[in-house]
Amino acid sequence: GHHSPSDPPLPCLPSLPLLGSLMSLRGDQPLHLRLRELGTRYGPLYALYLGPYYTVVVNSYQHAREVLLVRGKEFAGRPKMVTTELLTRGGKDIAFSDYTPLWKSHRRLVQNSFTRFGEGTGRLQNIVLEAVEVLCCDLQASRGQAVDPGPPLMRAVTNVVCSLVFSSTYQPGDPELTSVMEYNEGIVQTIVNGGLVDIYPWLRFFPNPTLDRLKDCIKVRDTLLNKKLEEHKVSLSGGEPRDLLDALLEGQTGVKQARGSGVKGPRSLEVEGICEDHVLMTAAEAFGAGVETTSTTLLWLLAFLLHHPEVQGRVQKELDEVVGCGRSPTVSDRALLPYLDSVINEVMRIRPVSPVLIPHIALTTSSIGGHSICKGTRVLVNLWAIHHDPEHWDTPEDFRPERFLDNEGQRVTPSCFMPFGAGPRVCVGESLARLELFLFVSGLLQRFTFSPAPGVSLPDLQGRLGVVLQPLRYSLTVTARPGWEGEMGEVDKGEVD
Ligand code: HEM
Ligand code: PLO
Repeated sequence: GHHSPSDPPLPCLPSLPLLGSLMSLRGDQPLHLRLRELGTRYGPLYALYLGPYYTVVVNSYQHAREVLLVRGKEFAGRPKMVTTELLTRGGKDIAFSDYTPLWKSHRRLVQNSFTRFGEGTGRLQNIVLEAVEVLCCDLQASRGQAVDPGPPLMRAVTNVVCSLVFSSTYQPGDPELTSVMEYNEGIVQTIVNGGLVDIYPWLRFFPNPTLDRLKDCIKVRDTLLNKKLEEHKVSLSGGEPRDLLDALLEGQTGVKQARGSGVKGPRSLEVEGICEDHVLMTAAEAFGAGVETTSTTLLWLLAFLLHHPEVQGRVQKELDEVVGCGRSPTVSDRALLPYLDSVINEVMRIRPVSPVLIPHIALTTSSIGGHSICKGTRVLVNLWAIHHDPEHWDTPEDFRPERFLDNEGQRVTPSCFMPFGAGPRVCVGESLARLELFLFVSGLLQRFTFSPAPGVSLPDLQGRLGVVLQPLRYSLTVTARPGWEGEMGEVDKGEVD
């Protein structure tokens, strides 16, 4: 950074004490669109006050690269927010915890646990293929009637995460599954990304029904998690971990010391290490992140396919040529399915589930675009603006998967495409998510054609910004493709281990 005190100050939106720049943010537009529009008036890099907090908004790839990659460590902090502090027991998770040495080793443990039995082993693939199978039966049961794909997709991805995290699988209608889906929905509705409670910390001192509901959902979540944890502690054998919870329990550092001495040690022993709270919060987070992001991406994908039947047809043609209909697609087919990958990428470009990422915070005095940035400044990276920037994408508003392919039909990935973020805070679930998306999309499109429900308008493509950017509810009809009209469930999955 070659910045000097004579830097031109960043343009800053007008603001009032306590309310911050609320006047400029008011309106019906979701935050990511409003922040981009303000960029046309204030320039690509500007500041505003979110409540009392000075916040810099980054709308261009060049500046995002500085924040996430070039000076990634300097901007790797996270602000404390009222809702996420409650959700994570004061930052004992990965996503909302500040950048500390403990966080680093915790994040490394989580990444290792993911690799140990997700990627690399066939286990994760089998879990996902099983869920795809059940989902297909669910959809088949609609028998050509209009269905809302949301609930069956949500059940399917919840089942994947439950197997992965606790080795539980549920039949439809299982009360535990229902309670998981309910508390999750409650948390999603009450942790609005950049919601009022997080912007105005003093709001927590007033009666606040949203915060009360969040607390209730957290209670339900904690009861379930504690039950799973106790079961796992009893059955943990010290051999290969069966699931993420096993792997995390083995990786704990905070309690191990105490265990070695034969008695449960004083709390002070656990303070510096990864303790039971970290294990619980990580399991909860893998769970929440795994469910919300994947189901939302799949819902966007189906919505875009309804608008673009020619794209759906081309994916199916590719699948027919590469996989046929005698077996389910597996990861080993992926290399030969570039068009399918380009469709998934285009969905994540045009509707990123996390359009302003999670807020970052400057850990030291640093700089962006030659402007110096003080320690403690919050930074919002507007991924939406980057993914829709006409400087980097032609006709960015159009859904065109071919932009991710070259003339020979081989994959190309522009560096300004970053649906998972980048740098020290990049998504830890990226490869898990990519595997899941691939298996779900290929499995569904091999067997079914999705079309608009007759007499119902096409899905709205604007979406609503909550904790993630979600499409509004819609319905569609599911038709089995030739060769798949019979009963499901008798497919030869082949050997995948
Ligand atoms: C963080 C995207 C799936 C776990 C993030 C971030 C993004 C993202 C944009 C924030 C990066 C930043 O703040 O700079 C996605 C997308 C997904 C997906 C698009 C799927 C389509 C998953 C899954 C998991 C997961 C399946 C776990 C099972 C996390 C965690 C973080 C994170 C723990 C926090 C990382 C940190 O703060 O260090 N993800 N994610 N994500 N994601 Fe994902
Ligand atoms: C979703 C609701 C869950 O009950 C709790 C939860 C945990 C992790 C969050 C996730 C929610 C929403 C999506 C988030 C994820 C961490 C990373 C991911 C914010 C709140 C993204 C897309 O950034």
